[in-house]
This record gives sequence, structure tokens and C-alpha cells, in this order.
Amino acid sequence: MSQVLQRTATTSAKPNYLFKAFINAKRLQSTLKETFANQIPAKIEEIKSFKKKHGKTVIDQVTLDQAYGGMRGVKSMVWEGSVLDPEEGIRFRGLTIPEIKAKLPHGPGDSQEPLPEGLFWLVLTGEIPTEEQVRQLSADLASRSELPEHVTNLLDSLPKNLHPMAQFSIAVNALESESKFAKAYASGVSKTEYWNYTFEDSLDLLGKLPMIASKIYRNVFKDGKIGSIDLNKDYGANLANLLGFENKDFTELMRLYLTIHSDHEGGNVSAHTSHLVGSALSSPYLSFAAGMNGLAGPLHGRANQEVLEWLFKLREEVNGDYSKESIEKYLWDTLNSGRVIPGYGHAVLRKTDPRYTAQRDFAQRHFPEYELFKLVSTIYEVAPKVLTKHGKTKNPWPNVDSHSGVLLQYYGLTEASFYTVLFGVSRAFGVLPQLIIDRAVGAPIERPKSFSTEKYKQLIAQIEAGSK
Ligand code: HAX
Repeated sequence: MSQVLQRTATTSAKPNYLFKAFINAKRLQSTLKETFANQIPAKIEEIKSFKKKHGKTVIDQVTLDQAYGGMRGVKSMVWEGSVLDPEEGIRFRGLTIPEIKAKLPHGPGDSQEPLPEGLFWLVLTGEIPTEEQVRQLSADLASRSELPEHVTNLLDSLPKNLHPMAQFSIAVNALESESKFAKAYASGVSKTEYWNYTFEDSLDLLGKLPMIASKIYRNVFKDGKIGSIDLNKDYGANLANLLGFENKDFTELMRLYLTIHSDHEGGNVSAHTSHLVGSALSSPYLSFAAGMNGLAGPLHGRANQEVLEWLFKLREEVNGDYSKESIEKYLWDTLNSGRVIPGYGHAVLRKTDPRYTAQRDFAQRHFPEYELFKLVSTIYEVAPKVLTKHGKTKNPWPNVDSHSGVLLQYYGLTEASFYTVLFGVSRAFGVLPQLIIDRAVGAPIERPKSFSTEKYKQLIAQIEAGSK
């Protein structure tokens, strides 16, 4: 079977036929699409009756500070897949990271890491899939991996000095030619069917992202050739292979990495942007690409690249002296020069990010003696105290980006400017489910109200006059 299903990335075989044969031969349990489709009527009814009963209940108040302060903390979005608690961190459909690690299906053999395909299932449906269901989903995604020729050619034509995130966004935008949603919409399909085409586009896109990411990596940093997709392998294993990494612990890292970077509720820049653009009924390709342009910012996903570059400068500057004193001095130098400490702080979290802890656990299990891991651990002891003394940030603790680069460095993926692309691949597992849900429940176009400063002044004057 493996021989039949395995194919190289460049063959012209039609993988969907192979996948259908695979599924028909082996299918025993409902697919993700069937599971989700069955939930839709109840979900629509739940929202309808919830709104009918409580639609006029005031759930938040907005201050002028919040209007000027990036809308921080304003409850005004619906996001089903995950909720972020400032103290506890992320819960995916109610489950913490240790819980999803324990409950989601793992990779084959002695794998200890959850499969991101399982996370996708969980985030979309709220249900934990069986091993068999995840295996089907892995094969389904792998079967959709082939890139259209124009996308491959486009990537090959881009200059190597174009940032990998810009390349990533360009390639995803160029996949718009494949959008089943855009075609269905143009042909006048009914609103009730929108989710169906959004689902297909989302799975097609997820399936193609490892090829896009790997093509960028191999074009920019290696020989341009990529490995092959195997329908019998899981997503993380295929991604590792395409990138050109054979170490099985690196594959384990990919599974963990893709799972924990996927979703962080709806208000962060990449999730919110994808949702906002999607609300105009742009296709999943255009919506996700828009989110990726936000992820590329240094205060968001690109922080993982910034952390590495900052660590390397630190290493150069302290010249082998990893004492707490010399690290503290470097931290102060960064702050005093008016820059942020990359990988520290968060708009919502007020404790160490559990995604940081999950990566720290991985490093402790696999390479506790690695020099860069030890350095990151010492920074973890020093930076929160320095940031607290500095007195600006509301959260002196490390976030997800503080640790991810060091893990990749250990396995030889040393090109830091590529790191945010991996984050981007993972983010698709979190934001695409919400896009599908939005279309299934008929979420409206998003359109908050803005005022000019002049208009806010008038509003404040009216409020003050009213309260006298
Ligand atoms: N180092 C120095 N100063 C920091 C800081 C840090 N790590 N984090 C926050 N501050 C500063 C802010 O710049 C702000 O200063 P000003 O008043 O001069 O503008 C002040 O502390 C208050 O900020 P805050 O309310 O604590 O944080 P915000 O919600 O405004 O910003 C950020 C959250 C994540 C953008 C911020 O903590 C930061 O810039 N961190 C460093 C970059 C980083 O690691 N980003 C990745 C975050 C996680 C993520 O999204 N990953 O994708």
C-alpha cells in the first residue's frame, strides 16, 4: 500500500483519486466533514436561542483608554476554538496544553507528541478524534498537497533576499486560483453551502502549506529540491521530510510545534485579521494570507526570529560569560536603547506562557545540556526581574517565541528568518476552523465603530454634561 500511495512532490498523479481509494478501502468512522456537518443545525440553533434570550445583555464597557490602546481586553469577538486566560494560558475547547498532549492521538510508534491534525479536529468540532479518524485526516491532507505549477514557478522566481514570510504570503495569495469557495460564490451558490466550499478550501490550503513552506526553505537556504509526501505519514512527519530533516526527534518537535502554535483565541493580529478579511467572504486563501502579513510583524510572530538574532548578539557580546550578571547587563542595554526584550511580555497573558513551558519540557527531555537551551534558561531566571524593575510591561514573563528558535537550532534548522513561516503553517490549524464555523453559522461582515479624536472629545463632553 505504502508503495502505491507514496509519490514525489513533482509527479502528475492525481492524489485525490489515490486518497479516495485509500478511504473507501479503509473507512470505518465518520470523517471530519461529516462530523462537522452533523453539528451545524444544532450550532445555529444554539446561537439563535442564546442571542434571543440574552442579545441585549451588556457584556462589557469600553473606556477611552481602550479605544486608544489597541482595543485591549474589549469583549467583542466570538472565537470557538480556544480561550486565553491571563493567568492560566490557553485552553483549546476547554483543554490545557498538558491535557491535549495526553488526550489527542500521538504520532506512530513511541511518539509522545500530539498530532496537529487532531488539534484541527478538536478546534473545529469540540470533539477528540479517534486514532483512525486522525489517520484519515492525515491522508486526506497529504492527498491535497500538490501545488499548481504557477505557484511553484512563482516561488522559484522570487529573489532569495525577499523575506520568507513575504514569499509565504505571496504563494498563499496565488493559490486563490484554486479556490472552490470563490468559484462557487461566483456561480451563485446558496449561503447555506458556503461552509462546504470553505471547508474544502481550508483542507486544500492546509494540505499545501508544507509544500509551500518547504519550497521557500529549500529555495532560499538549500538546493531548491524538496522531499516527497507520503499518504501514510502524518502532517509533521511529511513537513519534516519535505524540509529535508530525517531525525525522528525533529519530527516529534514538528508535531508539538504545529500543535501549540495553532491557536491563541481570536483577538491576536493573525487570527483577528484572517477572521476580519474572511468576514467579507474573501476566500480562505486570501483571508489566511492577510493574517500571515500580520504574523510577519516583529511584535507578533516574527518575534521568534528577533529572539534568535538577539540571543546571538548576546552570545557575541558576553563572549562566553553566561553569568547572571552579564546577562542582566545585556538586558538593561537592550531596554536602555529603547528596544523591547523579544520573546517577553504579552497583550493578554500575565504568567509564563504554557506554550513556553511545553517547549522547555521538550528541551529538558531531549537536550538538557545544549548550550543555547542553558542560555535561554538563565535568561528566564533573570529577565522577569529586570523587566519588573524596568516597570513598563504588564507581563515580565516569556511567551511562546522566547523558546521555539532554540529547539529548531538544536536540530540544525538554523535559519532564523524562516521561523515565522513554521509558525504560519501552524496558525492555519487554528484560524481556518473558525473561518469554516463563521460560514456555517452565517457570521456577518465585521465592522466596529471608529471616531476621530475630535468626535471622541465631543462624546466625552456630552457624557460629562450628562453626569452633572
Ligand atoms: N520589553 C520591553 N518593554 C516591553 C516589553 C518587553 N518585552 N513588553 C512590553 N513592553 C513595554 C511596551 O512596549 C509598552 O511600552 P510603552 O508604554 O512605552 O509603549 C509597555 O511595556 C506596556 O506594554 P504592555 O501593555 O505590557 O504590552 P502590550 O500589550 O502593549 O504589548 C507585546 C504586548 C507582546 C507586543 C509586548 O509585550 C512586546 O513588545 N513584547 C516583545 C515582542 C514579543 O515577544 N512579541 C511576541 C508576543 C507573542 C506573540 O504574539 N507571538 O506571536
